[in-house]
Amino acid sequence: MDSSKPAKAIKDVVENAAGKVADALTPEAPGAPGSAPPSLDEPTAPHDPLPPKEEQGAPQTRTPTGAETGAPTTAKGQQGAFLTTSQGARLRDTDHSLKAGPRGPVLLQDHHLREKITHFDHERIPERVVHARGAGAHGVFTSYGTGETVTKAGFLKKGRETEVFVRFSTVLGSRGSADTVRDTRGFATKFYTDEGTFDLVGNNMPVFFIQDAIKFPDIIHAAKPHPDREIPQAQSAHDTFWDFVSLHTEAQHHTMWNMSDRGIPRSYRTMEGFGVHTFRLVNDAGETVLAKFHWKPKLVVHSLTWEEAQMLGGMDPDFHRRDLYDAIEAGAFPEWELGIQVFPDTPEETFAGIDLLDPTKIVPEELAAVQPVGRLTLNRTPTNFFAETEQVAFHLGHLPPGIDVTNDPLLQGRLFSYVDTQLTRLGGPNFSQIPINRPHAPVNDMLRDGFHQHAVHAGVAPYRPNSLDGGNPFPAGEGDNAFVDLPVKVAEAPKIRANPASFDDHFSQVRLFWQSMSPVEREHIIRAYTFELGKCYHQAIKERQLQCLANIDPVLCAQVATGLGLPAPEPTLPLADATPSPALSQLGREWPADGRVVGIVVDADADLDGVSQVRRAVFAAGMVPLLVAPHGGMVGDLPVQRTFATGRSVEFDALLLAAAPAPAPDATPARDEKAGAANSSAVDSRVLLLVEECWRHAKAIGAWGAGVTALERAGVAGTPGVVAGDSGTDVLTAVQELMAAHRVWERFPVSAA
Ligand code: HDE
Repeated sequence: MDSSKPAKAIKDVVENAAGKVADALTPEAPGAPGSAPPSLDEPTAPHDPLPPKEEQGAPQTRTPTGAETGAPTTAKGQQGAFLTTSQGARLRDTDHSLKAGPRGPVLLQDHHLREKITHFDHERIPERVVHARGAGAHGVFTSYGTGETVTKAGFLKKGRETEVFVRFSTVLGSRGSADTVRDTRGFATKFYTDEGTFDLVGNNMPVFFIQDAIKFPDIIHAAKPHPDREIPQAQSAHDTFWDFVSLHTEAQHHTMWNMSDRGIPRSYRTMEGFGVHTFRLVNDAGETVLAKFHWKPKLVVHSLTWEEAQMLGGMDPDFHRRDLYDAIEAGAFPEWELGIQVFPDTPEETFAGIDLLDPTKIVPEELAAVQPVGRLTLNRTPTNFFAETEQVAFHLGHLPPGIDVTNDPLLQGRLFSYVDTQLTRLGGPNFSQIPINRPHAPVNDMLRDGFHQHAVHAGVAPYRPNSLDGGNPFPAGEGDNAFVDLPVKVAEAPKIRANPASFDDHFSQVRLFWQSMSPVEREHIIRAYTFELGKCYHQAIKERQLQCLANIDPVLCAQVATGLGLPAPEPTLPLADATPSPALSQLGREWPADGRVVGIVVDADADLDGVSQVRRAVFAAGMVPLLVAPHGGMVGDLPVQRTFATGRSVEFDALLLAAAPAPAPDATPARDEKAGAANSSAVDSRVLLLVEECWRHAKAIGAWGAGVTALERAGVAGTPGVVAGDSGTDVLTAVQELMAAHRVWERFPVSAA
C-alpha cells in the first residue's frame, strides 16, 4: 500500500492552485457515494461492476491461511456484468415472483425468490455486546526503530511498514446510536505483522472502571439502558450507572475522565489512545521491561462542547464516522504516533509507587515520558462496512513474539472474553478466516472443520506427533522466532478471591486529574456531573455520588451540589494535593488544521472571486470548505454544499461570511422552524443563528465585504476571535491562526473552578 499517495482532492487542489481548471470543476466536498456520478436515465448497457472509490480496495486478497493471492482487489467482490444467483447462473428477472398466472399464488419452486428472501432474512448478526457502534479504516504503520532496544517484535524494527486496520467505537450504545454521546471510545488496532497478527485493543482513556474482569458484566449492566424500559440509549446519565459507580468507588477515576471533555471527542482524529494495561516486552537479548502503549494524535487531543455534542446527536448522528471517512477521502490522512512508557521489570511491578497491574491508575507522563516508536497513517476507507468493520474480530491474545501479557486481573479476563464473544457474534470458530481477519503471516495450525471453514486443508494428520504428514507442522526451534511465553515467576501465595492492598486507593489519582485541568476544563467537568446526576431520579444516588466528589475536591463537590440543590458533604478521606500532570490537559498547545471544516456563507451578491480564492486556499491548507448558500446548486461558478436549511453550525470548525444574505424564500417558520422571525430581519435569521452558535461554541469567525454586516447584525463584531477585513484571503489567514488554538477559549465563561 502506498501511504504517500496524494488523494484525489489534494491532487486537484494543486492543479487548481495553478489555475488550470475552473472553479466548477474543483473537487466537491468529500462523501459522494460511488466512484462515478450517476446518469439521469437508468443504465441498461451491460458492463462490469464499477470499481470501488479511490480510497477503498482494502483488505488485501489473502487466502484463509495467510498467503498472498496476487489477485486484484476487485476479485473479492461481485464479478461480471450480469445479475446471477449465488451459484453464478444468470437471471433475467428479479422483480417478479414465479406465480401460477399474473393473479395467481407464488410457487414453491421459485428458488430465486427463496434464495433472495432467505439470505435477506439472515443478513443481521448479533451486535457486539459492548462497542457495538464503531467505524473502521485501513492504514499503514511505519516503525521508527526506537522500540528495538526493548522488544524483538519485528514490526517495531526500524523502517518496517505494517498494514493495519483500526476500529473506533463507543462503548454503551447500540449499533445505530449516535456518535457524539458522552462515553469512552474504543481504539482497537490490528497490525497484520509477518510474525502473526498483533491486536492492540485500547480505549481513548488510560484507565478503566474496574480492576478485575469479573466485574465487567456488572459495570456494563449498570451502564446499559435500564432493563425494564430500555432507556436511556447510549448514555451514562441515569440511575443504574451512578448507583454502581458511587458504590463501587474504584470506578471514580474512569468516571471523572468520562465527565471531562475526553468523553465527547471532536473527532476520532483528535483522540489519544491507550492500551490501558501494562504489558511485558522482551528484546532480542531476552531482557524484559514493563510497558504501557499510547497513541498520540497528530491533531492533538480536542473535544466538542456539550451543546455541540447534543446538537450533533440529532443533526448528524454519524458525525465521527463521516469525519473519519471524509478526511481520508480528502487526503487529510489521520495520523497518530505510537509511544511506549517503559518501566523496569521489578518483582513488585510498581513504578514511582504506582501499581502497574492496577488498571485504574496512570503513570503521569511527567514521571515516565512516552517514547515514540512509530507512526500510524489511516489512508483507506472500508469498501464494505459489514465485511470489514462489523466482522473484524480483535483479541488481546493476538500477540507477536516480543510482546507478552502481565497479571493485571482485568487483562487476564479479557484474554478469555474476546474469542468467546466471536463464537456467537461471528457464528463459529473460524472467524480468523474472514477476509478482514486473515493474518498476513503463513498459518499452519491444527484447527480443523467447524462452521464456515474457508480453508481446504490437505493431509491426513492434523495432530502431533505424526509421521503420516511427514511430521508437519513442526514446533519452531530455537532461533525460529517463536512466541514463547515469558517464564515469569509467580509469587507463592494462597489461592484467593482478593486484590492486592495497593488497589484500595480509589481517589488520589482522580484528584490528580482534577488538579491537572485548566479552569475551562473544570467548568466542563462540573457541568457534566451536574447534568448527569441531575438526570438521576433517586436522591440517595445523587447524595452518594456527592460524597465521592467530596473525596475528590471540595470546589467540585460544592458546585455540583448547588446544581442539584443538595448540601455538599464533608470529605471522609484525607485530600492529598497531587503534583498536576500538564499532559492531561487539552489546552495550551497548537493544532494543525488538517481536515478541518470551514463554512463559507455566500449569496449571489457576494464577492465571488474572493470566495473562489478562499476556497482554493482552504483546500490548499488541507481543510475542507463547505459553501453555505440560500439555495442548492450553484452560486455563480461555485458549487453549493449546504443551504441555510440543511447546514448547521456544528458541522464547521470555523465560519467565514462573504455575504449578509437577505431572508431566502424558505426563511419562514412554516418551511424551516429554525428561521424563527426571519422576515423581521434584513439578514436571513438562519445566518445569524449560524454566527451566534459558532460564537457560543468559541469558534473562529471571519467576514469580509458584505459579510461584515452579518457580524454586526449578530452583535459579535469586534469580540474575541472575530475577524473582519477587506480581503477574503487575509481574513482566512487570521482565522487559521485562531484555529491553531482550536477554540477561542476566552469566550468560555469561567466562574467557580
Ligand atoms: Fe473490551 N470487549 N472488555 N475492553 N473492548 C469487547 O469483544 C471485555 C476492556 C475494547 O472494535 C468485546 O469483540 C471484558 C478494556 C474495545 O471490535 C468483549 C473486559 C478495554 C472493544 C469485551 C473488557 C477494552 C472491546 C465485545 C473486562 C480498553 C471493541 C465485542 C476485563 C483497554 C473492539 C468484542 C472492536 C470489545 C470484553 C474491558 C477495549 C465482550 C470482559 C479495559 C476497543 O469481548
